[in-house]
Amino acid sequence: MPSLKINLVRLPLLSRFKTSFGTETHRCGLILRLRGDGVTAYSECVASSNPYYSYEDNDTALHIIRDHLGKLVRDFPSPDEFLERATTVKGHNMAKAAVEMLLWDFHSKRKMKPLHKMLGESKGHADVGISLGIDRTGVMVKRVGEALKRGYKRIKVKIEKGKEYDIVRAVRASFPEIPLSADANACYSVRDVHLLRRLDRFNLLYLEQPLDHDDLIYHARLRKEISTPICLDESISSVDKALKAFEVGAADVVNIKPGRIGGLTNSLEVIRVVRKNKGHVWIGGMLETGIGRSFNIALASHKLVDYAGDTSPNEKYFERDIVKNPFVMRYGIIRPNSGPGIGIEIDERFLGKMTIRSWAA
Ligand code: OSB
Ligand code: MG
Repeated sequence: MPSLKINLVRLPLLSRFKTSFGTETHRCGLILRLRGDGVTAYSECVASSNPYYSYEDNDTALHIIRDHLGKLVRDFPSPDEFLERATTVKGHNMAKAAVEMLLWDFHSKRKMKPLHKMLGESKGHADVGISLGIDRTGVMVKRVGEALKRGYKRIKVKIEKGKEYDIVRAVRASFPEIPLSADANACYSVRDVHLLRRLDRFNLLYLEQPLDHDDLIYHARLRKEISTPICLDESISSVDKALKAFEVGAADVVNIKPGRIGGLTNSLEVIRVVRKNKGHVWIGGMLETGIGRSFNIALASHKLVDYAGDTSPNEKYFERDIVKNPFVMRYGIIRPNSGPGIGIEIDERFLGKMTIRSWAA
C-alpha cells in the first residue's frame, strides 16, 4: 500500500535571516515522505509560514497537497505524468514541486541511480555562493569576509529600499574585486530607477528581482536604464514566464528555484530556455533543510548551470539538521550525493522531535 506522509517541521535558524520582506528566525516547512514498492522517498516544500515571498505558505501548500495532489501519486506516476495530471490545479507551484520532486526521488531510488545523473549531463559538482541577510553594515562586511575565507565563489547581499547604497558601498569598499550581487526581493517600484542607478558604479554581477514579484515589463524597461545586469527570481514562476522574460528583454540572469517553478522537470526546461537566449542561470535556495538542499545541489550540478548558486551547506543555517549526512563544501564546491535518489540519510528521531504536526494524505 502506498503511503504519503506530511510532517510540518520547525527548526531554529542559527541567526535571524532578514530580507526586504521580513525576518525569519525559524525554518518552518513541510517534509513529504512517500513509501511503496520497497522505496522510501522524501521531499520538502519550500513554502514557509508566511506568504511574503510569494502567495503560497505552509497552510495553502498543505491544503493543496493533502486535498488535491496526494491522490494523484497513488500509482507512483513519473514526474512528467504527475505534472500532466496536476494541470487541473492552477498555480500552487510550491505544492506541486514538493510532490514532483518526491517522485523524482522515488523513481531515482527505484532505478538505484543518484538524482543528479537522472537530470541529464552532470558536472559532478555545484559551484557555491552565499546569500547574506540584511544587518548593520559593519556586521554584513564582517560576514562577507568570513564567507570569503570559507571559499564561497560568489557573495550575495540582501538589500532594502533606502539602504541599498550604504550596504553595497560598504561591502565593495572592503572587497573591491569579489563576485558580488544584491537581492532586493521585489522592494522597488519603477519610480525608484534613480536609487538603482546609483548601484551601477559598484560593478555588481547582477541585481536580483528589484521590481514587483510578478513583473516582466517594468524590469525590461529598467534593464535599459541601468548598466547592472538584471537577475529574475520571483517573476520566473513558469517556463512560459521564462520565455516571455527573454522575449521582452527583462532579464540577463535567472535564479531557478525548483520549488517556485513546479519542480525539476520545469526547472530543466527553464535552464534550456535561459541558455538558448544567451542568459546565465544559477540555482537558488529557500533556507531549506538538508532534504530540500539535496534537490538544489543535484540540479546545480547540471552541465548547463553556469553561475554559482545559493546552495550553501546547511551548517550556515542550522545547528543540527534533520539529515545525518549534510553537505560539505570544499573550495567553494559541493558534490551531489552518490547514493540512489537524493542520497540523504534522514535522522528520523530528530525529524520526529522537530515535527509540530503530521498528516497522512
Ligand atoms: O530571494 O533568494 C531569495 C531565502 C528565502 C526567500 C527568498 C530568498 C532566500 C535566499 C536564501 O536568498 C538563499 C539560501 O537558501 O541560502
Ligand atoms: Mg532572490
